[in-house]
Amino acid sequence: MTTKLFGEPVQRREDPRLLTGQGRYLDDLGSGALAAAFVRSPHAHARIRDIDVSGALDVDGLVAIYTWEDLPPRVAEPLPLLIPHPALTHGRTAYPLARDTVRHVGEPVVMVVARDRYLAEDACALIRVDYEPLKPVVGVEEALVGAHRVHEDVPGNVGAHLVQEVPSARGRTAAEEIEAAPHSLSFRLDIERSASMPLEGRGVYARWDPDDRSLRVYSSTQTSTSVRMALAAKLGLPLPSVEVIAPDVGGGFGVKIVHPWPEEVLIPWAAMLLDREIKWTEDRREHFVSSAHERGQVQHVKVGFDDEGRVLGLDVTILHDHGAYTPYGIIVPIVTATQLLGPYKIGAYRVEFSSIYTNTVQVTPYRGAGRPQGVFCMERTMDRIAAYLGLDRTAVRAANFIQPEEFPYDQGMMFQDGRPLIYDSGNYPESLRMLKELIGWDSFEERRAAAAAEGRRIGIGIGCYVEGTGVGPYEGGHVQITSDGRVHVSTGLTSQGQGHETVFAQIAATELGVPIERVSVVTGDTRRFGYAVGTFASRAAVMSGNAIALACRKVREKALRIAADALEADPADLEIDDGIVHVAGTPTASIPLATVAVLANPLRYAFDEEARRATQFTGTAALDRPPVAEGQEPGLEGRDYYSPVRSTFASGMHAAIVETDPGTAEIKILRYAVVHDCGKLINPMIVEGQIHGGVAQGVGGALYERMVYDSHGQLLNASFMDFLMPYATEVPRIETAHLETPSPLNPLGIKGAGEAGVIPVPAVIASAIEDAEGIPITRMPISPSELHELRLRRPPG
Ligand code: MCN
Repeated sequence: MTTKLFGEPVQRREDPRLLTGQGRYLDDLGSGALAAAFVRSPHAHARIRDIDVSGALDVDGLVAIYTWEDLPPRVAEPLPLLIPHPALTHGRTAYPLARDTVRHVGEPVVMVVARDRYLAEDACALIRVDYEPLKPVVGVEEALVGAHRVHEDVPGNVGAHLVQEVPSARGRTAAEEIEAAPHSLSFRLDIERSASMPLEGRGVYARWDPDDRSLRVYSSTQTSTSVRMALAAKLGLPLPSVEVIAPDVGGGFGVKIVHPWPEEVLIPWAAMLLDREIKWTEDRREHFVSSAHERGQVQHVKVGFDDEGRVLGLDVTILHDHGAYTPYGIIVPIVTATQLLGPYKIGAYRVEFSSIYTNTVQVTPYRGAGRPQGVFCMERTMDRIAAYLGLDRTAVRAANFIQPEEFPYDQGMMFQDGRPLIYDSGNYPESLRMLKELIGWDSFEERRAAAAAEGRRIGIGIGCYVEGTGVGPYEGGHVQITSDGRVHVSTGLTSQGQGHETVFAQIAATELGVPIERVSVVTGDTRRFGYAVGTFASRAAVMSGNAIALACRKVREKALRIAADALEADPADLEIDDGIVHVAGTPTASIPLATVAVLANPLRYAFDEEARRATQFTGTAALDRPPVAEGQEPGLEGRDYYSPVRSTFASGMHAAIVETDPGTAEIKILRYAVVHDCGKLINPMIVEGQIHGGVAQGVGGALYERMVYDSHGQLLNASFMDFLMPYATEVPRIETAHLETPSPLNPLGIKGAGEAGVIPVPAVIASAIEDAEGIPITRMPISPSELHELRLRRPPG
């Protein structure tokens, strides 16, 4: 039996549980708990004059009603602004319950606790809030005019303004390079708002133990350790008195990393106060209007280029719609601005963005986190250049690629933390070669002609991207081998469907030489591992993967030392295979890891007859025998942390063939191909699954999903009846090829993969539609009716 499982397409061990309804999600817990519900603002912008709860007081089963005034000082203050930045001169976060003003429809105003959710909702309906409506600000361009303010003290509604400029090698600015370039173009791009939409919404269930003054909180979160730290601080509890557990989580896609959410603080606080178990699970409308959105940007692009399409100067101005609050600072527009350049080496670059408040749901990272917008900008630019020069679109990209021998490559940009953005590795020309072959780029014109002969209109598109993955500061792993030979792995970050139970087991099985069936993995439970950052930014594989590998290496070293002692051999001569330590080349001179675990802990002899037999220990005084060398801790276990010097850059290229109906303008994706490089693959099947899921979300972003606000700040499509998501029928078969350029930055040579699929899709589909139609596509998403309108506006001839 092989134990080298790293790199193998091992089937996901969590799937039988999750696919047969055995998963335990937040709402499966706490069946006897009280229920919470919230009165939320129906206005996009209003002052609260008065709240009258008297009508709700007679509701049978009502337990408590809380407004902002009822909250103790630390709970009442605005939620933390997690990632400050010097450019964020006017950062604002919400109060957990609105204090005196509401700034978007859906903002929580009153919390009700009752015997069950029905009664809590009944009570909510009987509470009267007297609002004085204020003029709402909707849309970034309207907001910039500044006639009305989202926050009274933020002039022009600009929360942040940042400019970064990288001069060309000859010392010219982007404006100078564009001015001097043989050719130049300028255009505008519009990217609409969308949102993560996990199948399971947010949810919290809390219980307080008054005897030992401890709090246990279950949360459908991507970051249980952060929720724990926030609760300890807000509720004035010592950290060890707070446990936060993420049960099975039905998707997160970024929205569940905002910590803490108002509900995540209020439910535990009320549970403590009332000494009762309380639960809240978000409904779909709440998710639409009270969680977070992303994407929305307007971009103005100027580019100067030479006859081969090499970009000499690029100037991008971004208006970023931040909604009502900035709990994550300006991380999203910074990612757009800094990673927009993709795999390209360009002359001079200037990017400027304004982060603008509007009376809409706050903006926080959603899978891809600012990159789909940046890629849309860069790839639309590449296509524009190719069209202008009459060149093949892949040739223009190739002319601009950073070459394999140029790594590490410094783009000259500063990331959020002020550190330079340096690409560690990749091979972009090879990715392009593979992609062209996979999609049949060079023979496409024949295919187009054949389709045209049947009266059909088809086009081919391409999009390239890079993604900084595996961001720090740290993640840890703990590994323990017990006397039954089982391996227990824990790490603090959480899982929302990425397959961590499988990949972390693969890493441990490979590092320790044990069958994977003997490895169990726990994530997202602060009782098992207390220090962690969380699952987002495609970081789990790089961060926890490497931490677990390092912890395994510690345990392995200790196991070999103990085994060497028992076998009277040199540790350097030992190997572990199938859970058995043996002298290399002499399989009979061996000792099972289970036995090594017993030897590592002498007390096992005193309590465990089986352990005595296993080790053939004949002594009587278990307590007086030193089992391991002086200075060694008992137990066959180890803990280690991984902390990277900087992010590692994954990359990829996608291509699609689409068909547009000449009559109805319906858009169909006929083929979709992906070449992806996430360094060494731990599990190619899981990476493909991640890419497929990402592409499906990207198809939504390219063709269907958008948040439609009216001029009053009302979200018009806050349900799955009106917010279009692709079904399986709209998602094409996805052909995938992997290129592995190992990351030199971490021991396992891996880069992240979790967001990769989604990032370039809107750019790719736009490229293909533009190719089919011969009309510039400047919007994401684009619907058949919009395409039809573009056709009508096309100049004749
Ligand atoms: N992997 C691998 N080899 C690599 C890189 C990754 O086998 N070289 C595997 C990993 O071990 C992991 C998966 O691919 O099982 C994704 O790994 P990684 O890129 O580290 O991403 P994370 O695990 O940190 O997941 C976060 C990422 C993000 S940011 C979003 S958003 C997202 C996503 O993952 N949300 C998801 N994928 C999701 N998938 C599901 N089902 N649900 C979500 O909410």
